Amino acid sequence: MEEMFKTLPQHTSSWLKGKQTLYKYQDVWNHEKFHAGGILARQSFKARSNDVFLCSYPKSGTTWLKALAYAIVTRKKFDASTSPLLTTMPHNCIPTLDKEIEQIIEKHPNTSRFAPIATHLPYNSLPESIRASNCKIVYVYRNVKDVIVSYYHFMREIYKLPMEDAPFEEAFDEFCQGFSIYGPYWDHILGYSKASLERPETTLFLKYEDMQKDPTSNVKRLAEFIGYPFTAQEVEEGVIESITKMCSFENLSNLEVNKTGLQKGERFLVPENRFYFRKGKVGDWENYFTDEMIEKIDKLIDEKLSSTGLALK
Ligand code: PAP
Repeated sequence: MEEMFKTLPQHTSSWLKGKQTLYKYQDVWNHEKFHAGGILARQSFKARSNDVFLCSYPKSGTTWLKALAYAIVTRKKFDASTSPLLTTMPHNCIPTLDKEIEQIIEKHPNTSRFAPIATHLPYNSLPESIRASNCKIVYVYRNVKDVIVSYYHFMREIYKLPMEDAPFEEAFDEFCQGFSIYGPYWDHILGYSKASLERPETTLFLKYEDMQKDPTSNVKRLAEFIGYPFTAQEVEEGVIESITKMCSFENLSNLEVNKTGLQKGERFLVPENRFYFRKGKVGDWENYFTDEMIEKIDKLIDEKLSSTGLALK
């Protein structure tokens, strides 16, 4: 596989001071290790009809969605005082297909998978068995400006670059050219958006900003969709609110494991858990974008994604 990567188009990010090189494989930019995980997943992963996939473009609400889905499917076993989420980072509660493919296959060769599986793979890069089956897909998306800011800080932290050494303007320009992991962002959104038209009954789109505005009804929708609806009694007892509170940014970001732990599952980068919990706010982009940047990204999103009808600006 190493030889194959040498033949692919490459891009080394100038704003990350040359520390990151992305490769373009089948129209997707990514680290070679993540491409390799995707290739292995396509070769070896067999989806089952009752599998649930949590899909997202990076920095769009993946960690939050994982926590909520995990809390929903394990709520009969654990409550808000005993949940593994109190001591385990959400990324380690729900596996990621293209990063942990070996463990997923090894752990669940024939037995049923009890919890959802997450992935950042674009729709067209998913294993054929997922696309050909009736597996449920939950896609969380977020407005592009906050995604860019979140991505900027995450990558900068991973490569240990202070803000003064990692110019935001350059990061923004590269993102707009499509150079970002699992990028371009717009192709990712477009792929899942098209798929949702083809398989509407098995795809649920959740919007990060809506989840912030109205967590209760979004958690309810999520639970119903993945086959774990809340009973009337649970609703009355406040189980939805209790899950929402446990999975809130305020709660998760203040847990010791998420303040001090390290991601072990990563194939090569070792992000600290706290990198996944930065601000958790809607609209932080206003602190970074100039008028010129706003104009440029809005135009790009209009051009590329207006057909989706999704509010992404
Ligand atoms: P990933 O794709 O690398 O897993 P992802 O979880 O999708 O990252 O995105 C991280 C963003 O979600 C961060 O946004 P920020 O940089 O703008 O702050 C992070 O703070 C936010 N986030 C993480 N957990 C939660 C949560 N429980 N509620 C709301 N936002 C959250």
